[in-house]
Amino acid sequence: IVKPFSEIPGLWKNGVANLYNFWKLDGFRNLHRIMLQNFNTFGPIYRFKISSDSNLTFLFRKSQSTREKIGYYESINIINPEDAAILFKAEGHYPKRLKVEAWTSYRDYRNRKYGVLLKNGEDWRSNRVILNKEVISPKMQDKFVPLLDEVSQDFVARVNKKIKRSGQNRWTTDLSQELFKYALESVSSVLYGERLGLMMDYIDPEAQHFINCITLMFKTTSPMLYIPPRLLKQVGAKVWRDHVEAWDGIFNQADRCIQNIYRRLRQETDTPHKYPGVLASLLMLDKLSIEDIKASVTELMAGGVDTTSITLLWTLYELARHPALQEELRAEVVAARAESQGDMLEMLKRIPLVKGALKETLRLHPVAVSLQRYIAEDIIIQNYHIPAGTLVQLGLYAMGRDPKVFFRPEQFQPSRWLRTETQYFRSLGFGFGPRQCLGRRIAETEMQIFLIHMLENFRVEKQRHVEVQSTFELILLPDKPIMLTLKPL
Ligand code: HEM
Ligand code: 2DC
Repeated sequence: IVKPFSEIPGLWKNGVANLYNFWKLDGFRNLHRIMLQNFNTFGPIYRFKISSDSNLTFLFRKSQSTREKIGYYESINIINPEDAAILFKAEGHYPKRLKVEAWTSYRDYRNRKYGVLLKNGEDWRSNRVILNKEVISPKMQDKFVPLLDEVSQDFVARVNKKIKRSGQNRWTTDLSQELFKYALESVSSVLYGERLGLMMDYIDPEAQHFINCITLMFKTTSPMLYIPPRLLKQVGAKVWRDHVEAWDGIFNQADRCIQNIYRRLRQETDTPHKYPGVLASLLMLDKLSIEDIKASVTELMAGGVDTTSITLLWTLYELARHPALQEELRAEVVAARAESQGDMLEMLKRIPLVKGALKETLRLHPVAVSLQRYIAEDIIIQNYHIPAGTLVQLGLYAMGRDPKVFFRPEQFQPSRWLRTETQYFRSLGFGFGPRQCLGRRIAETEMQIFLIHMLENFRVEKQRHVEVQSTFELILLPDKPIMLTLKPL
């Protein structure tokens, strides 16, 4: 017999107490661990709500008069792959994620259009269909490979230079800043068909500013998941002002890049011989308005930096912790190189273990703590009835570490992904279905090519025994710097 929605266990009766507890546990930075703990307490399904209309007035006396209904963010949380399958089957024709109000508020405030990330309904679908062809179709992936290969080769040259300069035949460093530059250079070369020059010693300060703005944008978003941005705006809170400044920096830099290409395209008369990049292709295709193109290209540029770079940093960290595994991956890459005579497209088909390593990284260190959908129809999960319209979240971080889902989850084991039973609704780092990550193919190709070149050229070692954990700043990040040593082979 199916149990009613109201009987789902969890923390939802007292929004005020939950917010207070959340605060006490430094919940803004610990969301992933709090979700894990809730699954341990309540089981594979729970209902969670951390604020209500009344509780925020004690934090914002000034806006007490407004007394608006806030009813902030209540969700049903699930953890099992089988339940994830039910969730995604009910996502409907226009899949909708949790609305990140900080991001929509900024666009409303500055009168900017939403891109594919923030659009919903038919507007989202019509834009997404066109973007899919230019960004995520397998045909396009082939065009990205030479561009991304070139950036990776420049990265290797840069590391070699650093090693030489050190005079110690090695380079020990926190690679995150280098990886941010690598990721921005990669995504820009695909979007604009040209290089920014970030693999050089002196880089454009505007590009560095763009990188800093993205980090600040993510960091300032997370508190605004729980405190409505319009309240923060009303009281002139610093977090809102910083958030606006961060997006302003992001949009200004993207506007400059887009203007460049746009101007060039209007001057050129004949069609280009080489692949001109995503932006120029979209402009020539002439199916989306310029404003829609600008909005989505800006989101792609901003979405393409911290995500892939942090995932690569975690992968290098895991390879440094597992030297024997690193050698195994290196052997695979060397053999793939020989078999494909250096043809990168062919090589990418011969590196299952490297691909497994990236899946393994996203299992243990996902970029997104959760996937969410407002379900389009009633469903039954764990024998509870859940009505259409409910926000259902799949705890991606929790699932990746659940021993009922993954055998010995604490072990970094790329080979587990070579078995088919590991795959069913378990490899969800990029989301699922028509609303999955639009940058997925770019990200995967970029990360695979990076690892190929790094494994071919350097041994990665870890300095001391330091356990690094995740911290939540909208995306999950390492909670301390990861120091790695790169040695030439
Ligand atoms: C959406 C993960 C890299 C652009 C998403 C989603 C996830 C995700 C989980 C939500 C999917 C869903 O709700 O089903 C990742 C990971 C990355 C990565 C793990 C790298 C390791 C990138 C890159 C770009 C990008 C490189 C841009 C080039 C986007 C965009 C969306 C999105 C535009 C929104 C798509 C839509 O709403 O239609 N990503 N991402 N991401 N990502 Fe990524
Ligand atoms: C954060 O509770 C935790 O790919 C919230 O490239 C629920 C939530 C909603 C949307 C998720 C977000 C979480 C994490 C970061 C994601 C985002 C959707 C897209 C975004 C997963 C899980 C990301 C990083 C995009 C960012 C693009 C950009 C222009 C900012």
